[in-house]
Amino acid sequence: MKQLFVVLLTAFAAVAAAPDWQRLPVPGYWEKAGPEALKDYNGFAWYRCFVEVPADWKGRALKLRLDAIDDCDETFVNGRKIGATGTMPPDYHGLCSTVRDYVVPADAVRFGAWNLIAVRAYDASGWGGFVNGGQMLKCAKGSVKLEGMWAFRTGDDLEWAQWPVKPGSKEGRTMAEEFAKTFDAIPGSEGVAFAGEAHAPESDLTLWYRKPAREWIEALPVGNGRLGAMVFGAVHSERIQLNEESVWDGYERDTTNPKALESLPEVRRLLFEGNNAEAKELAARDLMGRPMGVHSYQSLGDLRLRLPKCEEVGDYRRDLDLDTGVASVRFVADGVRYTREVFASAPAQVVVVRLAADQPAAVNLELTITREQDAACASVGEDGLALTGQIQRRHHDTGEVVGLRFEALLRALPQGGAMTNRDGTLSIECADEVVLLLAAATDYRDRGSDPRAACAARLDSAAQHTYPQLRAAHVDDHRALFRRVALDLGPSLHADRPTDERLEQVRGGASDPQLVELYFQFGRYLLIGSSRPGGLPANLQGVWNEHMSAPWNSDYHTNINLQMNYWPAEVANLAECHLPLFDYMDSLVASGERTAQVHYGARGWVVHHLSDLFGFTTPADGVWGVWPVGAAWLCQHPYEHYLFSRDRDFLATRAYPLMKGAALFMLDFLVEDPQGRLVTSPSHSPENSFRKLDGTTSMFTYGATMDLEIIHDLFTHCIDASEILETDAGLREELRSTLERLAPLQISQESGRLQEWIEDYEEPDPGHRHMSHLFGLHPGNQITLRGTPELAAAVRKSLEHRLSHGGGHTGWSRAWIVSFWARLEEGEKAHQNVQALLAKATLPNLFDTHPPFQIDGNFGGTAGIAEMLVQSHAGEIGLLPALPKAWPEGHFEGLRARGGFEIDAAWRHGRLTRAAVCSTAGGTCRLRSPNPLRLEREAATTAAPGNVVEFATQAGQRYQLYALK
Ligand code: FUC
Repeated sequence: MKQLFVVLLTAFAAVAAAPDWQRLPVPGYWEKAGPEALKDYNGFAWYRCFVEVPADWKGRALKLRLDAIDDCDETFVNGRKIGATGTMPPDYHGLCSTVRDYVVPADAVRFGAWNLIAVRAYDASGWGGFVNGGQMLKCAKGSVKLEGMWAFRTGDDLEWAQWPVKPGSKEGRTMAEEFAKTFDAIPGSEGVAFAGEAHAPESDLTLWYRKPAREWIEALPVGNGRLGAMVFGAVHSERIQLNEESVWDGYERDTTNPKALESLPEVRRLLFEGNNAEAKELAARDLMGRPMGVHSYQSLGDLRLRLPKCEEVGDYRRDLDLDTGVASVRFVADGVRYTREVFASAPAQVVVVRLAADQPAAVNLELTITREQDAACASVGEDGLALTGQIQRRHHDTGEVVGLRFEALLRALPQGGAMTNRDGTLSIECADEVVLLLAAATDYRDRGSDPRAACAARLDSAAQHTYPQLRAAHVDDHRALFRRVALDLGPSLHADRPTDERLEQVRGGASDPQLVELYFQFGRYLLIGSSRPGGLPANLQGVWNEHMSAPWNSDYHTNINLQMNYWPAEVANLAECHLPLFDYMDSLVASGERTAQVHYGARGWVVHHLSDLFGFTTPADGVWGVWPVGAAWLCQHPYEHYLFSRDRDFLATRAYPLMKGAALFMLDFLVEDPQGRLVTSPSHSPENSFRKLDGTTSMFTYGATMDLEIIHDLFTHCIDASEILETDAGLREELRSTLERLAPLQISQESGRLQEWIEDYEEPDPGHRHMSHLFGLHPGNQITLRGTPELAAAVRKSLEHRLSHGGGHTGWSRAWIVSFWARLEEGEKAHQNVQALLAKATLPNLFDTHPPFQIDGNFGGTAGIAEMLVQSHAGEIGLLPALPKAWPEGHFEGLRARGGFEIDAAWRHGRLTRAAVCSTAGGTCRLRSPNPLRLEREAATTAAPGNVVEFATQAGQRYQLYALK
């Protein structure tokens, strides 16, 4: 009844509002952009525009990007419906912030001619129409921008999807051409003209742009480990997309499959006998988790600001200063200089937004918080807004809603002016300045609790402080981590250009060492922003995700991605940021033990290739998810944390218990193959397939090389740890004797490459993105250039083979290659891949793209760049092991090395000139440098000069080394 009422009412309003076609800007809400009559209009409205599609796009399907439409739409091209998002009345369900990315089939397009795009939109309440900019029609050949003055009318008639006259006729052409004359009346987005050129920011460590972000992948991230925000910087309609780390769909449940253990021996038998297909069938039936997957990490919502309209802005700049962790927007409009600052404070646990102007009473805005589903925004008191919701996930048995409750609570603190607050929209007029504080929480850690209380407490305490105090506390806290590492890779020609232009130049083949520095530090910035002690680890997108159902659920993938996220943590001097990973591993142990028992009859704990916030540890996705070495690989991390810090207590209480549990699982899981070697079974080389002699292909096998390398890594670490801790002598012996019986790494007699599988299979996809069998080179250290030269040579061949077949096509894959070449001490090759990472796998906001956005490549890239400058995996510290010609001079400070050392180094003309070692734990330091060094200790030279210098250190002492002439 209510719905009918809405429809009738809006139908009436349609007649009253605007009966005929008029021009309205896209993007823009019709209430704001249109005449007075549209100010309160709710109901159906149509947008249309004509667009000429180039003839040489012929035969291609096109992508039509409309970005978000408030509330729902159906979209037509030349009368053919090509997409719809949300549903229309009477079964109305709006989706106001979902990006509309529609595919236009080639046979709906008129190539080399005019096309009519018609959007039937419906809005039930609030603002209606196009939310953000970025409208375009595109294909691999190019793109046509669709921002501009579209034809618009209220009401509803499906005839409006059609050409009013024959499209191919003279009349049709004239109609479209007439339309086009005024279509482009709006330069840039939002109908704003951009004049003047803003100066480059003072700090080199700044990402900056001269236009607002039109898409999420152009927006700039801030984060405090727990909260994330993406700042778009639009002039009229700022969108600050919000995240809270625990807004995950799903709930805790036992996903083990009681049939698994019974079928395991048969699966193994079939694999040993070479019946891979049958084994796969049985595994698909009995070995998978139930259900075999997780749900998505979700966006919390969007803070939407409506700001005064203006036609032209001058000196526009938006930027992100990595050194302060503050995102800013500044421009001049109608003689007033406006500034916005946004940061996510870790000390105050709030996102802070400040809007200011250089003239009094000039700040006007309307704000609300939106979310696509499961939530509503309400006004709270005079100065607050609350987005309150619960993920509508139902329990599989009881049917009860068991999804997490969440809350985003905002408080506005204007100086001067007037404030009104009604129905979830807060308006502020004529303020001198406005500060917004936003807290967010879920009931993840305290199920059933009210997250509003936690938010209110944080707001109350943050509101005790002035803006300058909040900002200063945030900057101090951020810098305490960020400033630990300095990197200078030499000057760049393009240093004063906006970041997107520099990226373009690199795409064109330019070298820009300073952009590499920025990228390196951005990776550190992102880790600080998405992984802080006490919180959750960085997921596939760190903490930044705009989707309800994200790519790969934005989950924790453990067959490369989660580990790669933490590769820079130790070397790039952010060891605290590593801690959330260990807490998270602890949280998986109970479920991992259950899975170990139920699926494998084994002791210890196991994790397969992905997980979530609710303890998922069983095989997921498909049979390739039967990959029981996730926990074993993860255990490399707490041990590395020990190696870098020499924190014996951490080793005893945190690292070793995790490692031992993973090792116990492996001891029970390993079986003898028909040749008497100990192998994993079942097994996969992540997501890659092989061809057998009979011509069939499979992924499912036993004893994949990566498993053997991971087990080698884990067992050797456990042996070392148990010696250091003087514990578990019996287990140590068992691990040693098991290692001796483990199937060895094999070099193909035919190709000289390191075999990826236990047999020398042919690879149907030789350029596969995973290079799992090279784990022993990196991140493992079973294979080293000087220690195992034959294996290193075989790895090099494998790497070259992968690359010559197009390997490295995802962001993370490219980043990993940088580290492989660095460990092979091939500076030029490592650098080529750094360049390719920037050119091919980096979005305008410097986020890594798989595609789509996935943060692992950022972290892997940062780790790879560090690996080119300092290494410490082979029992010595290697200085500048892979320095490329493109960085002839530079220096770094504060990179860390295993053994408890902090390293500084400087070089000129490609030669190391000086270095310093700060010992944090004492012990012997062995240093290898590209040219001979001399050690100076308290002004006395003591060590023999050479490329390898070894000296005893004392904790807290600093040791200087200089190049010998
Ligand atoms: C692994 C990779 C994919 C992707 C996914 C999140 O499974 O194979 O490329 O990165 O994780």
